[in-house]
Amino acid sequence: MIADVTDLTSQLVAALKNLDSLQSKQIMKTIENEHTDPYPVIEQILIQSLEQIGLEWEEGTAALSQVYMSGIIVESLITQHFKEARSHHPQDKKIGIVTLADQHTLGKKLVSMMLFAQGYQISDLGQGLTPEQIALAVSEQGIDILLVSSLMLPAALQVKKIKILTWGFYKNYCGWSSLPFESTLVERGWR
Ligand code: B12
Repeated sequence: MIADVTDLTSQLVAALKNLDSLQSKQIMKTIENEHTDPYPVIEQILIQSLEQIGLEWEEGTAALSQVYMSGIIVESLITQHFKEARSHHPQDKKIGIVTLADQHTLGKKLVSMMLFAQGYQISDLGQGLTPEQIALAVSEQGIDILLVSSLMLPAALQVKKIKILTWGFYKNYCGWSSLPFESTLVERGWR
């Protein structure tokens, strides 16, 4: 019988909170064995687990160290499970990814690895960069498509500045924020 996503999420939350990387790996293996296309399931379970632990931290039932260590374990899970490209996508555009004024790197890592698994080559421009540093990297590295990741509001609001700084020579952005007030960001210039 295929294990239920909610069930697997609870198991992963428990393993992460116990800092049990072996059990976390085992859960990923179960998903890989049971699903022909495991990536969407892995993505869903990793995100839900981290959000759950984040919520427990807000409620005072998890420690910040558990949130932090969960991030470290999840980063290594992502690297291990998305390490092989299934195919090589013919690519004439250079794609770059960056976190804008933000050290939340797991979304960037997951997006990069998923694109890589689909055969795309992605240049990682770095983390916590300012709009000025991003504009410079875009022009120096000849990036055609820029993927911007940002989870914090003050950071997300700076995306408009990247557009202004690169105006005229650069037009392809794909920004993302999983902020709850995302709709107001659109009004404020995000995307
Ligand atoms: C794990 C975590 C951390 C870890 C980060 C570890 C790491 N290496 O990334 C640690 C403990 C270090 C951390 C630190 C902090 N955090 Co924190 N953290 C989280 C938490 C619990 C989970 C975020 C996460 O990694 N999710 C899993 C990843 C895989 O999901 P994701 O990033 O959303 O990415 C997915 C999508 O969004 C999308 N995506 C993401 N990027 C992109 C880009 C493109 C182009 C596309 C197409 C898609 C896409 O695809 C991804 C895969 O599906 C959230 C809570 C939450 N509900 O999100 C808080 C949260 C993001 N953190 C928060 C805060 C405030 C902080 C700190 C300031 C805490 C502090 N007081 O020190 C610091 C700041 C760090 C910094 N300077 O940037 C707040 C942000 C509030 C806000 N919105 O302004 C949140 C929302 C918690 C909260 N409710 O208060 N954090």
